[in-house]
Amino acid sequence: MRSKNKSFSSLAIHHGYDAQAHEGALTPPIHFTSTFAFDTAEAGGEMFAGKREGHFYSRISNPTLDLLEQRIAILEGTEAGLALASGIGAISSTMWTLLSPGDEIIVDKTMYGCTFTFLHHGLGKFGIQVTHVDLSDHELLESKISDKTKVVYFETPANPNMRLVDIQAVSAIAHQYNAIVVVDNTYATPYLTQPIKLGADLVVHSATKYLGGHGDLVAGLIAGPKELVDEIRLYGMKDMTGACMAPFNAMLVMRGIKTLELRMDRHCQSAMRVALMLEASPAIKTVCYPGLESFAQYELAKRQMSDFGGMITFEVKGGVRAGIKMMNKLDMIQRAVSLGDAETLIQHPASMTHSTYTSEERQEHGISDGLIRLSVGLEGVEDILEDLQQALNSIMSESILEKIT
Ligand code: 7XF
Repeated sequence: MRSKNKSFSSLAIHHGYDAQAHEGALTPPIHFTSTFAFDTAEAGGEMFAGKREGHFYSRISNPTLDLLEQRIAILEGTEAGLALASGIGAISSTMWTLLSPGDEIIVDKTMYGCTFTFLHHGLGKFGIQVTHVDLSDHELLESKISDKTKVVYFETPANPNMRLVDIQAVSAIAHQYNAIVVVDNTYATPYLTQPIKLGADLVVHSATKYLGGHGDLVAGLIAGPKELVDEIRLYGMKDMTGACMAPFNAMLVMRGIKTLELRMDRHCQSAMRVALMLEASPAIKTVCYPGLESFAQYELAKRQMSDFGGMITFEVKGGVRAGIKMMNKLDMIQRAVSLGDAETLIQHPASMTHSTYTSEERQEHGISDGLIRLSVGLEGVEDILEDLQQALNSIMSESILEKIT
């Protein structure tokens, strides 16, 4: 298929694959192989020396992964992709490639708990200075950034509190100091935001989430300019982490990506309904959803995202105790970490995904103890609304009962 001017879904379904080159197989074959036989010993030597193209060992490249890598690259609007074992595999392989002792990395205030641990404690242990800056404050960034800063890293929307970062503005500041801008695009996916088109240099993903989309795998992806991605492949991934993706998982992620547009449209529509319902509920203290007019960065959300995604956070009146009670009253909605699945998932960041922060760090980084995170799934939206409503009703009636007795 000629990929020029094709739509998002057409690229997600067809890009890079010619069935006629594979005996007409509609879906790409999975190359279940760890190693590749060389035609001659000299050919093998030339591949190792980088003088001849081709696959020689699946920790470095594999044709099934190669196809997925081409697809994430085109969907992110960039040159090259890299498939890895997990989102953390993607982030750590990137950082081990870009940073050396004595360098500084500036990271946003809020991010997924294990990313925080890797950056804050992992990199710190190896002599890299990790500076947390509220990247919504551009003046603050300008005052902190220097020639020592090699990387600027953030999530937008951020896990778990939904804060957005203006990719264009932050990239412009970072590039004045030749810092490489890395965006974790897990929440938005390239269907809603393409960070590289807005000026970022690299995108990382937990493909475990919306890209895989079915809660059946753990995977990571990187996209960016070929030179940079090759460096991460041949150093960060090959030598430093070894975090390569298994070919079977690559096939599952490609299958997920084929329906990304359809699924994201449904996630967005349902999440908007749920956010409005929560906002109107007397049991709710706060709701954060980029599509709500009450969202602090609503204008940026409209400018930077083509729709508002499937993630919502909220706090119920009555704090942590009431929130946990409410979670336990749910019937269809599953209490589980992870996100972007067909199932609606609910979790409590302070005791689960973000328990890697100390409680003081959570306070400082804008993750309140009462926060509850909802990943709105693909079930019938009326059923999602009804389940939430009955759980909220029951904590409201119990708190009234508590007051009477
Ligand atoms: O290594 P993973 O595939 O689990 O990806 C790590 C990761 C990277 N970036 C973002 C924005 C993420 O949300 C994640 C994983 N987050 C899950 C969650 O927040 O529920 C992990 C469950 S503990």
